[in-house]
Amino acid sequence: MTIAGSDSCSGAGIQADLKVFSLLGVHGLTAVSTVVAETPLRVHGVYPVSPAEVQEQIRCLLNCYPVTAIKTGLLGPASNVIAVAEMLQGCGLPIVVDPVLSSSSGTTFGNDDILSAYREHLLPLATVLTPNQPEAEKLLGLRSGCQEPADLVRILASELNTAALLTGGHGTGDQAIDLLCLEGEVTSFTAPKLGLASAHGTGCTLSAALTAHLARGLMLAEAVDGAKQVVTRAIKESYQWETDCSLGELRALNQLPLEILQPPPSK
Ligand code: PXL
Repeated sequence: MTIAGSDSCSGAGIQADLKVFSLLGVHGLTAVSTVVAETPLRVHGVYPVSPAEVQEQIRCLLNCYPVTAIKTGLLGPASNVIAVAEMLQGCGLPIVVDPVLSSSSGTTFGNDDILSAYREHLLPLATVLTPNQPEAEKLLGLRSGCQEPADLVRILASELNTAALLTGGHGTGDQAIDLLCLEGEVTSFTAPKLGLASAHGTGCTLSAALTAHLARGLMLAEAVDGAKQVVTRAIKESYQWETDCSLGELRALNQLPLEILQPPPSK
């Protein structure tokens, strides 16, 4: 099950999660937390679903389906983070928390109270967190760049008493290095950067693939390894498209991971 936002252009959010779930052969269930009107370069509007509505979606799914793993993505305001935590308390399932705080195009979702809601309510329930560097720093209240990635992931995991996967795909360098801290040990997972760094939805793709692998019973380190391969493949196979995005600009973008399952029609 994914509890996340709807990305109208389908590169990220619930839509990306479902595509990854299908690719990995698991049936995806969804609880929509926020509706985002979005094109890859721009968030046009953010419309949260109410906490009660989010809870009702989760409740009926947990009651009716043999759910085997859960991920959370963009949740919306702090009240939604708390509402989701209330529903997941005691569920006994692997929970992957992708603490989405902003869009790839730079729009910040939510206020500072979202950070305390995450810290106090949802992060304590997580099996593994999958923040990028800015998200990890914000969750810890640290200045940007003040810790090396390996120290950052160690601090995050020990302060929150959970496993943490710090994603590094947006950093500089020619390798995308993700660092997993599990029981105090840091392991790195490396893949070549494919020169398509503008890819939208890589974080959602990674956390969805990790959730699907955990749902199928893989151990965390194996699940991370498999999830990273899915992201690499998604970027490789992504469709480079050109559009005016209704702004009169001609841009080349790549959209994830639609093209894994639906190759674009040839012109
Ligand atoms: O990639 C972050 C993200 C996550 N979830 C939703 C989004 C976005 C991004 O822009 O719209 C729903």
